[in-house]
Amino acid sequence: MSKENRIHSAALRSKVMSANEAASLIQSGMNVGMSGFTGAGYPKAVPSALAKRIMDANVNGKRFKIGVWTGASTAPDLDGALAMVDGIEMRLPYQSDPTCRKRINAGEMEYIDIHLSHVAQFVWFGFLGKLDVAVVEVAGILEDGRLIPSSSIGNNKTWLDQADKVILEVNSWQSSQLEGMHDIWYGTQLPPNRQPIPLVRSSDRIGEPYLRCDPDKVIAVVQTHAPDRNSAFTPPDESSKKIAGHILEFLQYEVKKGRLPRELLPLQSGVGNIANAVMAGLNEGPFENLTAYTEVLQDGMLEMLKSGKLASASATAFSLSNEALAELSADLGRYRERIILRPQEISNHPEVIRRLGVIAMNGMIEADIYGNVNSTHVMGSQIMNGIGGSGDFARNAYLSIFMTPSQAKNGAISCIVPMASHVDHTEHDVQVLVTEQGLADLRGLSPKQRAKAIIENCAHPNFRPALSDYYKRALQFSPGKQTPHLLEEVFGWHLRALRGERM
Ligand code: 0RQ
Repeated sequence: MSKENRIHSAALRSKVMSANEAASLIQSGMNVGMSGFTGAGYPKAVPSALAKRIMDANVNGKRFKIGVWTGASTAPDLDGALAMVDGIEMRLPYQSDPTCRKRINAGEMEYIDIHLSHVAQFVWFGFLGKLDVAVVEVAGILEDGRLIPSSSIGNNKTWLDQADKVILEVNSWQSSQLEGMHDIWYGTQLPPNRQPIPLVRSSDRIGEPYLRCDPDKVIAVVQTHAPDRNSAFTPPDESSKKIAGHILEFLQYEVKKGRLPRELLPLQSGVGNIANAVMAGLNEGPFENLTAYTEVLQDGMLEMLKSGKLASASATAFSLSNEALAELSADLGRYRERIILRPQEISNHPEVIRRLGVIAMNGMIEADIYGNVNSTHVMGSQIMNGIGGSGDFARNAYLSIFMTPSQAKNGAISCIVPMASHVDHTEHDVQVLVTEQGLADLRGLSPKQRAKAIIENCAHPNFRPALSDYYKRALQFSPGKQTPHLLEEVFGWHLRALRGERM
């Protein structure tokens, strides 16, 4: 399809301009809501043009910074380009960009790490201040001005509704066959008038396939033809395969015990090597007719849709390798029947996650011996990415599983520690911990019982003696015996790891 016939509204076609012209409409100090989620559906041209404008302002000694709000992580040509020129004053709600991370950890950029389901409602509540401009990628514009969403939805509905002004990027690289895959629910109300979300099966469609946008708010339409940031697929390593094996065995046991149906319950899985390994394991495993109610649809789930093991998948974004994208594009018409992309406030909604009984599987940086999980901060102070959707799912899931290799940095650091250096998911939201060493089922266990299970089943043998020794002494000398701790020692553990000393 040529670039021109993606814009069927005459009114909006009259607003077509270059990315540089569109970027010149954004002023320093503005809050800008950009589309984009895990490298899918982010604007490809305006952010780079804006970065250049910021660089020119810097050269002339002028301070030019904006607030950047997104769905989740984006790409080097959005986060990277703007962070490189020090153009971001405040970033929210999630990032995974190396340049952003460096600036945040150097104290040069403010960052608010927010549960992804909270973002839209916080904007509607007015908690985050005014949204000045939305820059949203779409796959096309209908004659009546409605928008065909792109490869992610994220917070686009809210950005389009809440921003004073809208810049649209119409990306002809995105398949026109995406049309019809999305489900945008316009029933959201503010308290005290909220109504139940009418979604009772993960495959339910409750809304409409298009985004609405007041054409009078649109100040620019930019045409692009550029790919998403598709990440290379790395085949599961040995550790990930072992973690996947433990999870599969556990799920089979739960079915046998009658605590899970044979087709399990809707799956949520984080992104990355372990998540792909779990999906690969499920693809070869005994379960049939599975469903997914998740945030991101990655290679592993696409494989399962292809094999038929996965009947349907609901998410807010794709995060695919180039190979998986080619597979999807070749047969999009067929996949479209079984894939639904929703706004992230719905894909991650606590009410829906609780109702559906989702099985949540997320990565972590470290867990402590009582089951508190740190997903975000290395050594308690340096941000890695952010909490993303892990909290939305973990707190409300039927089963909340966290997984990690037992050691990091070539065995220098234990991912099981006496006391987590930062806590994103408290012991109350964590039911199962898994490393390549084994699985600790924490359901129905007291803190002291949990400590034993976690040390014995999840810690690496190199660190197990030090953790057992800590626990035994804590039990003896801690002033309280409910969750025994030796506070003067817990920081020493992290400091020794920081200095690279063996435990
Ligand atoms: O660092 O890249 O410098 O080597 O952390 O670790 O083992 O590659 O694992 O990619 O699965 O990421 C928690 C960050 C795990 C991720 C986290 C270092 C390690 C490496 C990455 P290097 P791995 P993963 C839905 C769910 C929050 C968001 C979320 C995450 C780097 O899963 O961001 O769950 N989760 N979203 O070396 C020091 C430790 C460490 C450590 C790991 N104990 N100490 N460094 N690392 N453990 C999806 C979305 O919301 C979009």
